[in-house]
Amino acid sequence: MKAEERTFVAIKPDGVKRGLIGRIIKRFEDKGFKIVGMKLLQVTPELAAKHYEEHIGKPFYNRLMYYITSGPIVAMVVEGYAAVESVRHIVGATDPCNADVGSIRADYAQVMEYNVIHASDSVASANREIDIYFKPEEIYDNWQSTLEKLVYDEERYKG
Ligand code: 3AN
Repeated sequence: MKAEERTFVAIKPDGVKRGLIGRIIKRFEDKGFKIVGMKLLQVTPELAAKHYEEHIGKPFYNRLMYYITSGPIVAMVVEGYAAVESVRHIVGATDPCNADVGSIRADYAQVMEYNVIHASDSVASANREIDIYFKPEEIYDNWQSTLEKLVYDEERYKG
């Protein structure tokens, strides 16, 4: 059974420079997801290498390093029902040409190397990436969203 999850989302430097921060965050808020961590930061080469360690040695690795360090990103921890899968769906496929109509990448990106946003692809990746970008004390989940009981009532769902 799916459950409440946390996922890591980053608006990449092209998204920040294009002024898409508000429009992207709005999609997650509109869905009823709860943003429990958020900051603007400059990714260092060390941080980038940690995040993208699975891509070391791939032909696009150097371009990926250049891209992700080319300006600040907005890093977020997003919480909600099946958040990993659901956020990936809202974000769209890695290649914007194949991203579902209405997804962020279909709406705002043309090519894989400037695809505006990152979202974790599994619960294990989410935990790993949240740990890379956030200290535990930078995550604030001790508040209740007004939508929480309407979009996802854990007690009722269990019953
Ligand atoms: P996603 O961001 O959809 O999880 P990943 O983790 O496979 O995709 O790739 C991380 C980033 O690396 C992508 N967002 C994209 O910027 C870049 N990338 C991945 N695959 C390619 C590729 N074949 N050619 C160029 N860039 C790529």
